[in-house]
Parts: sequence; C-alpha cells; structure tokens
Amino acid sequence: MVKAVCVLQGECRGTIYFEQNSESEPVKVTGQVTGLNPGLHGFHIHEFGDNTNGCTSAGPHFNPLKKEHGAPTDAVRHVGDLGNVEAGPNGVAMVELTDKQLQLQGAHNIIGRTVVVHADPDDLGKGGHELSKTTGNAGGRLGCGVIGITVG
Ligand SMILES: [Cu+2]
Ligand SMILES: [Zn+2]
Repeated sequence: MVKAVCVLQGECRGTIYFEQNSESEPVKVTGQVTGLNPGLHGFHIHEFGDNTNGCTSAGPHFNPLKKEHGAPTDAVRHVGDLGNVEAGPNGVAMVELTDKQLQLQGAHNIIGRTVVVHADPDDLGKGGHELSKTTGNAGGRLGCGVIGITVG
C-alpha cells in the first residue's frame, strides 16, 4: 500500500488523499475542496511539483503518453485528467473516485506532481474550443498543491 496526500492552497483550499494497494490496482482518491463557486471545476494532476510562481509553475497536465486531453473514462486522455469536482451551494466539493491510469509507483507515478483545481468546468475534450484538446478549457488555476508521500 502506498499513500499520498496533497494540501491545496490558493483561492480554494482542501486536502486530497491518494492510496494504491499495488501497481495493478486503481488509485483511490478522496478528500474535499472548499471555497469554490457552486458547480463544476476542472480537477487535474499537472506535470511538475513546482509552485515557485504559484499554480502556473505546475506546467501542463501530466501526459507521459503524449495523448490528447479527455475525460477520465476515455481511452484517449492525459494520465492527469480527473475530470471535474462539483461544489454544492456551500462551495464545498467532496472528492471520491478511483482511477486506473494514475499510479503511486512506477512510470506514471504522480507523487511529486501537482493537483490543480480550476475556475471553470473541464469540457472533457468535447467543447469544441481551441483549448478543449489540451486543457478542457477549464480556465484559471484557483488552487494547487504538491502530492507527497504520507504514512502507509
Ligand atoms: Cu488542470
Ligand atoms: Zn488533460
């Protein structure tokens, strides 16, 4: 079992937990994000664990297979594409998902990379915008945090 955690800071805040039993099993992602406008917000793993110039320094979506942006359920997607989180009227989004492309070990390890929560919905590659196939046109970066190893 490998466990990791990410503390999100910025215009929104939150804590996201990751765990994976073995390399062949999906990664479980849980946690919450607060301080959001109600509705959908793009939720991704970005390539770099660098926040020196704020969330911008995290770079593009983590994409080791050089594919186009997509939905978490698509075969063609970035490894870092986790779709959206949805905030309720209280501005809180609860996160609970499992993902088969993320890894906490091996070639697609996300530890040391950055979770980013966006201002706008991720259109999952289907919005027809010029940014749909790269970012899902999810808008600005509201909050972010580097994923680190925690107690297993
Ligand atoms: Cu993103
Ligand atoms: Zn993407």
